[in-house]
Amino acid sequence: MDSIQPSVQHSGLIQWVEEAARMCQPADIHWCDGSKAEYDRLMAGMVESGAATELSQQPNSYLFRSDASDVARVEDRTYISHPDRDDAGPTNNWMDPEGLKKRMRELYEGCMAGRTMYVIPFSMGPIDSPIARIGIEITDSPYVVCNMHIMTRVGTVVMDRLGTDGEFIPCLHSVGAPLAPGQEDVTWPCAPMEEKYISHFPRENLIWSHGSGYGGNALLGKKCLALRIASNMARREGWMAEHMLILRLISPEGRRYHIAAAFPSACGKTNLAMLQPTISGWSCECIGDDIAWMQIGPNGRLRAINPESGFFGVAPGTSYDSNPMAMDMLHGNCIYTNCALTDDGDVWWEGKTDQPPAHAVDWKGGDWTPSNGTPAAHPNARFTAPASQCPVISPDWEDPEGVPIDIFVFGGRRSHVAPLVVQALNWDHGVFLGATAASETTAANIGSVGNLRYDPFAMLPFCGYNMGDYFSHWLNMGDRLGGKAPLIFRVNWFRLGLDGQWLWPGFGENSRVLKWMCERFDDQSGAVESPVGYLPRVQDLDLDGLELPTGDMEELLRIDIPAWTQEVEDVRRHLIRFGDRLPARLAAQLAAHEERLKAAGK
Ligand code: GTP
Ligand code: SPV
Ligand code: MN
Repeated sequence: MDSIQPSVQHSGLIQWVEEAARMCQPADIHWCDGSKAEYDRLMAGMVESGAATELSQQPNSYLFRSDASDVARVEDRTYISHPDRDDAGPTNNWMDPEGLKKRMRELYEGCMAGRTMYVIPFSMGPIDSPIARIGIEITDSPYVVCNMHIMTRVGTVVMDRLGTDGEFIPCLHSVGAPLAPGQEDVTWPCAPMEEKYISHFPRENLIWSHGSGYGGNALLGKKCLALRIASNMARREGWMAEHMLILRLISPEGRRYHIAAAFPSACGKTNLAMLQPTISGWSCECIGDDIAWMQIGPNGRLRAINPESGFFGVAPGTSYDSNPMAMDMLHGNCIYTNCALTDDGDVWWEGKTDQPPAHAVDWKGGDWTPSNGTPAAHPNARFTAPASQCPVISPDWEDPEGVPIDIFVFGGRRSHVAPLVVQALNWDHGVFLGATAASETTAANIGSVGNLRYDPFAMLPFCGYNMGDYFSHWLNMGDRLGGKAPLIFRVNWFRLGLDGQWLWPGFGENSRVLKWMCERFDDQSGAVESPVGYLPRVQDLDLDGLELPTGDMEELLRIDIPAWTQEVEDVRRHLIRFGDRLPARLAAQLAAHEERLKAAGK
C-alpha cells in the first residue's frame, strides 16, 4: 500500500498516519485536497452505494439516513482523559489515559478493514488568523469527509501552512465497522453503544473517536477539537473557547454591537445568530452559530472568531416563520441527515411547513403519512450548509482578527422560574449566572429529553477539564479585561404560561431583548435591581407593535422569590460538587445571592 503522497513532507504527520494505518488496516489511504472534484466523487460513490439520496429539488444536495441507534452525540460515552481524575472533574466521564487507550486500541485493531482511510487536513478558523488552529482528521467515513468540507476549511492550503513541522491536532475517527472480504456494506456503518468512545487526551492534544458516524461524535473539528481540546489550550494560553453564537446587531444609526451567546444544544443559537429583527431600523449579521474562539486583542478588548465555516443546524422547527434566513440558505450544496424525503424529491421536517406532506419517506426509510403518529424527521435531524450561503452572513465573518465582543448572553430552556432577561450586577455575578445556568435536556444528546439539569455556560458536555477550574478561568479573564469586559446577561425564551404555551413569541422578537442589552451597554436604558440582577421594567423594553396578552410581559419579568429561594439548595449542591476547585469568589456570589433573596423575602 502506497500510504504517503510524495508531496507530504511533514515527518510527524507521516509517522502518525502510518501508525494509524498499521493499527486500523484500511484497504486504501486517500489524502484529501478539499476540492469540489473530491467532494463530488465521494458523493457519487455514496449515491451509488445507496448511502445517500440525491435531492431533485435542490442542486448538489443529498439526504442521509443514519442507523437508528446513531442519531446524536453520546455524552455517556464521551471521555476526558487527563492523567489525574480531578483534572477532568465531577462533570466529565474519566478513564486513565493508558487504560482508555488500551481498550480503544483493541477496537481500532483492524477496524478499517475493507474501507478507505481518509486523511483530512483542516483549519479551524480562517487560515491566516492568529487565532486559527490546524487539525488532521483520519476517518473511514466518506460522509464525514464531505461534512468536513463544509464545516471546516479543508485541503492543500492547510498542508502548505503546516509545512514540514507545523503543529496539528491529531483526530482519529472510525465508524468501527470493518468489512470482511466480500462482505456487503450497510448504508450507515457504526458500532454498538458499548463500543462507542469519544475520547480526549488533553495533555497530548489528541482525539480518538470510535463507533459513531454522527455529528459531534464524528466531525472531530467541532465539539472535540474546537471545544473540548481547545478549552484546555485556551486555559493554558489565556484565551476562551466557548459554545457560543456570534452576531452583529446594527442600530438605525449604524452603531454596531457584537454579541456572543451561549445556549445549550438545540436551545436557539442558530436561530438567534440569523435573527431578523422585528424592531424597525435594526438589522443583524451572522458571524457564527455554535462556537466562538476569543482572545484579548492589542487594545485590550475581547475579539472573537467563528472557527467553523458551515452550519450543522437542527432541522426540525426551522421554517420561514422561525428562521427565514436559514431557509434561504438551504437552497443547494447541503447535506441533510435524518430528515424526511418528500415524493417530489425534497426534504421535510416537523415545523418546516404548517401542512405536512400527504406522504413521505421518514428518517428510518419507511413509508410515512401524517396519520403515522411518529415524527417524519428525527428530532435531531440536521442540515450541513456552507456559512457563505447564509443571506445575512457578515461581510466580516472571516476577519482573521475577529470582531470585538460587547455583550455575553447565557441562556437555557426553562419552563418556569427564569425570567425573560436579567443583567448581571458585575462580572463575578455574571460568572455566577453562567455557572448556575440550568436547561431542560434536548434531542441533541442520546438520553432523556426535557429533564432540567445544570449546564454551566452551556459547556457541560464540552468543557475539557475540571469545570471548577473553568469558572476560575472566566474570573481571570474578567480581571484581565477589566473595564473592557463585555456586559453579561442571562435570558430564557422558553417560560410557559398557565396554558402550557410559551409566554414569549421568541425568534425575531428576541431582537427587543437584544436592543435593551445594547442600550444598557450605552447607558441609555433603565432597569431595576432585583435579587437576581438588573431587570428591565416593561417600559424599558421596546414592545412597539408587539401585541401580547395582558399580564404576560409582567409574568415574563416576574421574580418569584419563594421559587428562587427554594432553588438555592440545588444551586449549592451543584456548586459544592467542585470541592476545592470551586473559586472562593463564586462561593461568595452564592452567599450574596442568598442574602439578597432573604432580604427580598422579608
Ligand atoms: P446546537 O446546534 O445543538 O448547538 O443548537 P442551537 O442552540 O443552535 O439550537 P437551534 O437554534 O437550532 O434551536 C433548536 C430549537 O429551538 C428549534 O426547535 C427551534 O425552533 C427552537 N427555538 C429557537 N429559538 C427559539 C425561540 O426564540 N423561542 C422558541 N420557543 N423556540 C426557539
Ligand atoms: C450540539 O449538540 O451542541 C451541536 C450538534 O451543535 S453536534 O455537532 O452533533 O454536537
Ligand atoms: Mn452546539
